[in-house]
Amino acid sequence: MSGLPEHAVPDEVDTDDWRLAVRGSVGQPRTFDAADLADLPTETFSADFDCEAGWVAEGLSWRGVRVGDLLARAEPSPESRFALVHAMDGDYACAFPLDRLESAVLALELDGEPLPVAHGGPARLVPTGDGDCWESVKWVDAIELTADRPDDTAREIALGRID
Ligand SMILES: Nc1nc2c(c(=O)[nH]1)N[C@H]1C(S)=C(S)[C@@H](COP(=O)(O)O)O[C@H]1N2
Ligand SMILES: [Mo]
Repeated sequence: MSGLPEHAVPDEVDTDDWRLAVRGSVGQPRTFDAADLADLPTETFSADFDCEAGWVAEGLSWRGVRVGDLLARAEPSPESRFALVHAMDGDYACAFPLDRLESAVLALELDGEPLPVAHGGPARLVPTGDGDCWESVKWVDAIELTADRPDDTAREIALGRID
């Protein structure tokens, strides 16, 4: 298996009719379902994952679509500079500078299998390069583009779980 610890899946996470919305400061708001994403080009890469709480999962193989490809289809407005990535577990959301988010991958597979719900399936954000564990947003259901840096919750929620 992946080596990622399995955390509990919150009750709000219901993946039956999963869709991803791209909205906010865009010319053409879009929603993608799993079949739409399956038609897009994918990338595969390996990375270690380490959590601030002190554990590491080595050599994970992710496969998914480049977030920049998805966002382009929604025609980002010239003033958009940031994005808030929303998840299905309540208020969990993480802010990114848009250029950094564009280079991230929205992972749909882990180690050659459809991404399990236990690890954020159907879709989990996997930022490339260095980043914090809470930026790997599980159960992504919306990406909201903004002109100014939005307030987010992910860091506080994640750090609040560490004693
Ligand atoms: N939606 C959402 N994504 C999340 C979190 C969360 O609570 N909700 N926790 C983050 C943190 S702090 C870690 S370490 C990883 C844990 O991933 P895992 O459950 O697959 O081990 O998910 C990240 N993504
Ligand atoms: Mo974490």
